[in-house]
Amino acid sequence: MSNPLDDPKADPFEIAKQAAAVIAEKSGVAKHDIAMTLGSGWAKSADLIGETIATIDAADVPGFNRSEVVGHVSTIRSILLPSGKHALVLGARTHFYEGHGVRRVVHGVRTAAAAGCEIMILTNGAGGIKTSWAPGTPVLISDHINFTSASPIEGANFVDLTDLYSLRLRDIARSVDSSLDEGVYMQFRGPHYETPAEVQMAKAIGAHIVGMSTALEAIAARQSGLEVLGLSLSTNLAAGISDSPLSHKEVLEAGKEAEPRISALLAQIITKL
Ligand code: 8IG
Repeated sequence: MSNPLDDPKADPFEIAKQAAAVIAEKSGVAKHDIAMTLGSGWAKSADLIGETIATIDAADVPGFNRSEVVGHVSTIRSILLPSGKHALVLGARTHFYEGHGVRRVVHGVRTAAAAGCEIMILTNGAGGIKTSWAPGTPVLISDHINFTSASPIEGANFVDLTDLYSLRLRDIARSVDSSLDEGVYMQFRGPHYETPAEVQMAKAIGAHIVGMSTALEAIAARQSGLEVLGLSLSTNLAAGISDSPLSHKEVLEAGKEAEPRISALLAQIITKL
């Protein structure tokens, strides 16, 4: 499937503008306020937060493609929140491990910014390093380690990442559920899970959650001036932290099991934004 972002001469911010224009036209909503990317386990929250104004096929929006990953959806939804704000739900995330380059990975975030959003909620399913996190535990992301050796930023653009994961938004999340723990998210390239030795390295350098998505998106969000809230669902203990081997099927099942609970949590957080 051809994608305009694959042309190295294309300007990814221009394509994000075009995508935002298509979303505005198809939804009839000129400006959106809050965007969210819903990873494994989080998708149901889209049904809980408000009234769906439009469901747009990702393939109809410049720069987006249908997801290649089982368990991931491929629509962009415009939702009217009870507050009167407009939320954009990006169901068509491209992962770095798909090998289409970083521009495709962060296109949703750039489109959200071009659509007028000020807040970007990034969610994911991930592996937990803290043994106290039973499978299905939601965790706030407090910071990240980008272990992909890639960056969404092109050129000599020295973007500050201090406070990347907004303390203000984390505090709002904790006001909904004071038991929410937080941790440092480490993004690996994937799609293989880590070896136990890699998980021990991650732990030694300060990570608590290992995943394959959010760090690159968060960097692009900051570059575009978005305030970031990051939430991981620890669907499994990371490799070697528990004795059992990891399977994508079991990870999806753990996500499904936790979905009603964490989706309701996210919906409650969103009403406070
Ligand atoms: I769900 O254990 C999920 N995604 N890197 N490691 C990494 N990504 C994940 C994991 C995990 N579980």
